Amino acid sequence: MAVASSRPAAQPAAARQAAEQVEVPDFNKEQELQAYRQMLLIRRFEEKAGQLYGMGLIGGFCHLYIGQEAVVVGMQMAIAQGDNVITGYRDHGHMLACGMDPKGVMAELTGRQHGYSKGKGGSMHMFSVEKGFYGGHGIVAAQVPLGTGLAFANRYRANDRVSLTYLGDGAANQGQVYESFNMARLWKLPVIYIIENNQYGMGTSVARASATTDLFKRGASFDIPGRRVDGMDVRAVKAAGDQAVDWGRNGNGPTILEMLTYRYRGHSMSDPAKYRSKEEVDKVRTEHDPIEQVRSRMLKKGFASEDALKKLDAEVRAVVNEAAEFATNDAEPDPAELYTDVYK
Ligand SMILES: Cc1ncc(C[n+]2csc(CCOP(=O)(O)OP(=O)(O)O)c2C)c(N)n1
Ligand SMILES: [Mg+2]
Repeated sequence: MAVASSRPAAQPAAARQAAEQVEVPDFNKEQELQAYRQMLLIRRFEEKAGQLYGMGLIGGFCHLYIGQEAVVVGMQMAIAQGDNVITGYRDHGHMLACGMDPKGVMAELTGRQHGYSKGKGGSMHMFSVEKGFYGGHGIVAAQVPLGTGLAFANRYRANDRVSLTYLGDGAANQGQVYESFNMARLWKLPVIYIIENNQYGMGTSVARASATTDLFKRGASFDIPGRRVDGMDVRAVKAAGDQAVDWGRNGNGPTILEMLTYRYRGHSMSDPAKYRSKEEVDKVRTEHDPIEQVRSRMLKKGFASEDALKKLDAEVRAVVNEAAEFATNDAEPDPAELYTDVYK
C-alpha cells in the first residue's frame, strides 16, 4: 500500500506564504551589516567545504547549511554570551555563528591536528564550551533531550541562561522530542526549540513524511507556545528569537519556533537530489535568498555602497581562504593520539 507516495510533495512557496504575517521590525545599519557579514561567512565557508570535499580533502559525511543562514544568524543576534547552542549534523553554520574559529572548524573537517577535536571527530563532532556550542550530533533528534538537559542545568544553577536547541523537520517526528517537550514544560525550562523546517528530511518532503505539517503546533498538548517564522528573513528570525528568549529567561518555560527555510544543496555531499526539481531550488534562490535580501535592503537604504559590499565580500573570502589554507597544510594527528580521548 503506497500511502506515503499519495501525499503531495513540499510546496515551499505556499508554506512560506502561510508564515505568520507579522510586522517585521527593521534592522539598523549596524545590525544589517552584522547579519550580512555573518551569513556571508557561513555561505563562503560552506562553499569552500564543498570544494574541499570534491577534491577528496574532506572525508565522511558533510552536510552543508547553504540557504539556511538567516536562521542561525538571527537567533544568535537574539541571545547573549553564556547561552547554550546545540544542533544536529548540519552544524558548521552554528559553530561559526557562535564565534568558533573558522580555521579550527575547517581543520577538523580535513581531519588535521589543530581541528576542534584534534582531527579525530570531523563534521558532526565539534564542541566549544567556551563559545557555548555543545555539538554537532549525528543521531537525528539526539540533541533535543541534551538541549533540554542544558536548560535543566541552567535552571538548577539558577543562572539566567537559555538553551537554543535546533532540530530539523524530520527530527520533529522523533519520539524523544516529545518526552523532552513534556519535561521542559513541566519544569518550565529555559529552552527554545528551533525547528529548521527546510522542507525535506533527506529525500522526503515534509508533506510525505509528517501526519501534520504545522510543526509549530507540535507542543500544543504540552502547552508549549509555538510560532511559525519566515526563516529566510533574518529580521523576522531575530524578532521571534527576542521574544522567545525573554520568555525563557523570565522563567516562563519553553517555546517552539518553526523556521521556514530551505537548503539549496543536497542532504549531504552524496545526495543526487532527484526528489525535487531544479526550478524549485532556483525559485527560492532568486526570490528568497536570505543574504540577497539584506544586500538589496542595504543598497536601497544607502547603508552601504556596492564598493563597500565588495570589500566586505573580499574580507570574508580572505578569512575562508586562510582557513582552507590552514586546514590543508596542518599535519594529521599523530598516531599516538589514536587512544587518547577515548572512553573505555
Ligand atoms: C535516529 C536516526 N535515524 C535516521 C538517521 C538517518 N538520517 C540522517 S539525517 C536524516 C534526515 C533528517 O532530516 P531533518 O531532521 O529534516 O534535518 P535536515 O537534514 O533537513 O537538516 C536521517 C533520516 C539518523 N542519523 N538517525
Ligand atoms: Mg529537514
